[in-house]
Amino acid sequence: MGHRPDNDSREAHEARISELGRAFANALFAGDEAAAQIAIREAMDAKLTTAEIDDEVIAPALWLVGDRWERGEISVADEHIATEISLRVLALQREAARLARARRNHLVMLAAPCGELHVVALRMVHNLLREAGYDALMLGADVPPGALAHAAQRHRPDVLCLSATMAGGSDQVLVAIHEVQQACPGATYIVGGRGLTSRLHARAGIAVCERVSDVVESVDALIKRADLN
Ligand code: B12
Repeated sequence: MGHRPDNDSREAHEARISELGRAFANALFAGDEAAAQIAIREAMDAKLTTAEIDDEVIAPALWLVGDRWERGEISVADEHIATEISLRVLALQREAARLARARRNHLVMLAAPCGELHVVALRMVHNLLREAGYDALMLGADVPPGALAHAAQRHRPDVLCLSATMAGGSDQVLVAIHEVQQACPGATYIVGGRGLTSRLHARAGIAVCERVSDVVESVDALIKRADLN
């Protein structure tokens, strides 16, 4: 009899936790803080909760450290290094939680400009931003510049993401940006899509992304720069 998919995904999740636990423990024994941080960042990326990381990755690794110290296999200094690395990793967890909370106070609006019906990439961007903690408002396909400006005036986004796939998309994006700039001067922009040409290049307040996976970092950077101004 085969496994139920639920069991399979639970087993895969547990296997991933064990793997990360081993990587973290090895990093502690090697006194390698960078490797320990990578294991914890990977655990966060794998959507382990803080409680799971604490109980199933960090604590068991420290128990192992204690066992080996008791058996005289590692020194007191090794134990202190392992503890110090673990404490720094807890700070990393706090910082990630703080960043997600800070992102909640910022709105990103998403739209495909006039005539543009391709929105798969934009939906991916929407998911990624929400997952990272941003408040994100999707307007969808084929949004005329006037309607976009009106929505921007109403919702006051920090960042507007626009996507252009069709040839001539750069012009539509530039028109959309121009309209929104009048209605919502504080907004910044992220543009992407294969319809973009060199007419639309990155400049102050406008970032160009080739891949959806770059979007969270780009939004972080635009918001940070706006906060500094
Ligand atoms: C699905 C699809 C459709 C669907 C769209 C459904 C929907 N709800 O989105 C439908 C059926 C509606 C459609 C319609 C048409 N389509 Co169409 N379509 C496609 C197809 C097969 C896939 C597009 C897609 O979703 N790709 C997957 C996404 C994830 O990738 P991506 O868009 O390339 O985005 C990547 C980057 O550019 C970037 N990115 C893109 N946008 C953004 C935005 C931000 C903020 C960021 C950070 C990143 C980012 O991230 C992604 C990778 O990480 C492509 C084939 C192709 N080669 O792309 C044709 C294609 C895009 N379509 C094409 C055409 C011609 C049409 C039609 C004119 C067909 C017709 N005669 O009716 C119409 C008109 C569309 C219009 N006016 O917009 C052409 C476009 C040619 C061109 N550049 O001019 C393509 C290339 C097909 C082809 N080989 O001819 N289409």
